[in-house]
Formats: sequence, C-alpha cells, structure tokens
Amino acid sequence: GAKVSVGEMVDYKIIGIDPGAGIMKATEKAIEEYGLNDWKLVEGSGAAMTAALKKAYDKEEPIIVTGWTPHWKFAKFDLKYLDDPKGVYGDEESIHTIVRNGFKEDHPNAYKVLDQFYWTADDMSAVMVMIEEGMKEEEAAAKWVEENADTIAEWTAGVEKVNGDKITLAYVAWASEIASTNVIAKVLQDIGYNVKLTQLEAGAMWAGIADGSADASVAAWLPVTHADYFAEFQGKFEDLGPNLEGTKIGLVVPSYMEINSIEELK
Ligand code: PBE
Repeated sequence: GAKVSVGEMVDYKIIGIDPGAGIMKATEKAIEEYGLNDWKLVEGSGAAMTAALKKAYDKEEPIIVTGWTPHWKFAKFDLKYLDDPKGVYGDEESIHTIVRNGFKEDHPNAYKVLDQFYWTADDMSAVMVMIEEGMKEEEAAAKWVEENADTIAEWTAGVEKVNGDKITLAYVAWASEIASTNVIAKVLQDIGYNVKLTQLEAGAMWAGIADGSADASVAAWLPVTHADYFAEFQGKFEDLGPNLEGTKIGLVVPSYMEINSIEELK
C-alpha cells in the first residue's frame, strides 16, 4: 500500500511549548520557509511537551517536538535533531545574564556574582536531571552548589556578604532555566541576599528587567532565540554576557523515527 507520511503519522502536529518562547517564533518561521502548509504548531508548556514526548516514546510512537539543549530529555530518551539546511534555528548560541539598569550601583555584590556566573551544559544538565528524577528544585540546586565548591568560589571571588538585601530574579518555566535560576538564587542566598524568584512568560521576563520590576535574569538566549526581545528592550537592560555557551534549539524527534531533516516533513 501507499507509504504513510510522517505528517499523517503525527497528524501534522509539532508539539510546541509556551507561546512567548523564541523557539515558537523560530518554528513558525520554519513552517513558512520549508513550505509546511499543512502543519500546525501546538502551543503548551515545557512540561506538557515533555509529557507528550514521554508518552509517545514509551509506546515507540512518532512525535515531533520543539526541543533545546541543554535539556534532561537527551539524558532520558534517545533523541535527534532534524537537520535544518535553511538555518532557521540559527547556530549554536549562548545563554546570557541580563540585569536592570542601575542594578550594579544598588547591589554591587549580587552584580559581581551574576557577572562571574558561568558554567557548562553538563553542569546545568546535572541539576535538571536531579529535578526530573523527583528532587525539589531548591534541593537539587543546593546539592549542586554543595558539590561544586570550586566553581562557586570562582563566582563569588571578591564578593562581600550582605544582610538580607532583597533582589528579584525573573525566569520562565523551562527546565533549563528552572535549574540555572535556582542555582544562582542559592548562591546569592548564601551570601546574604533575600532572593525572590518570579516565574513569568518570556516577554514579561524581558519587560520586567527593562522596567526595573525585576532585577536580573540568567535566561536570555542570544543572539537568535530572544533576538526580538533583545531588540525591543535595547538600552533598557545591561547584558552581562554568556553564563553558558553551546546551546541549540530545533525540532527534535525520537531516534527510532526514520526521518532526518525538516525538509522531509513536506
Ligand atoms: N527555550 C529554552 C527558550 C529559551 C530557553 C529554548 C525553550 C526559548 O525558546 O525562548
């Protein structure tokens, strides 16, 4: 009989995440540029996406999700990125730390920690996997901080203790950002800050830093994924540069699927 297309197998659906995520805009662009007229990008959340992935994976059923690295899903499932010959998803990029204007003057010690915060994809993945395996977010962060004293010493070099100064960290409920934000919060708490974590949509996170209602975020994916937000709020925040390099976004499928490129979705 006729060969069933990948589109038919997955009902022409790409399982997405929250609408404010850069990967959603990139995927709408991919649908356009690759001429995937029959396809729909399904909105949801990071957690809903991994739940759908797990459900399909356990039954060895086909599924296409918006995916990114670092993410615990690559440690738990055998997955692959679909090739993106048109380069819609960009090359490897970085996660930057951003702070509100004036933060340096108001909180020089927190600024110094945030400026010195730098780790690897493996570090971040270790925290993500602990959380995925059931550990509370703060506990996983505390455990990682405890076990990586040398790294923490680098982030806190030259930093003085403070006495309960309040700072607000904005983040989005992506597994990667839950991990990083909890780790940096723990480090800031240990030097005496009263740290509040505010979970927001991506646009609100950037707007919050720009209008000063939030102090900092370690969740700015640049130069491509959050390019729109970066441009929209230019001049209204300070970019402290990468805290992690070598990230990637794209369309991800289980390795058992016989498809290798976005072009094959047409
Ligand atoms: N992500 C994870 C985000 C950045 C971090 C790739 C889902 C995004 O697409 O905006």
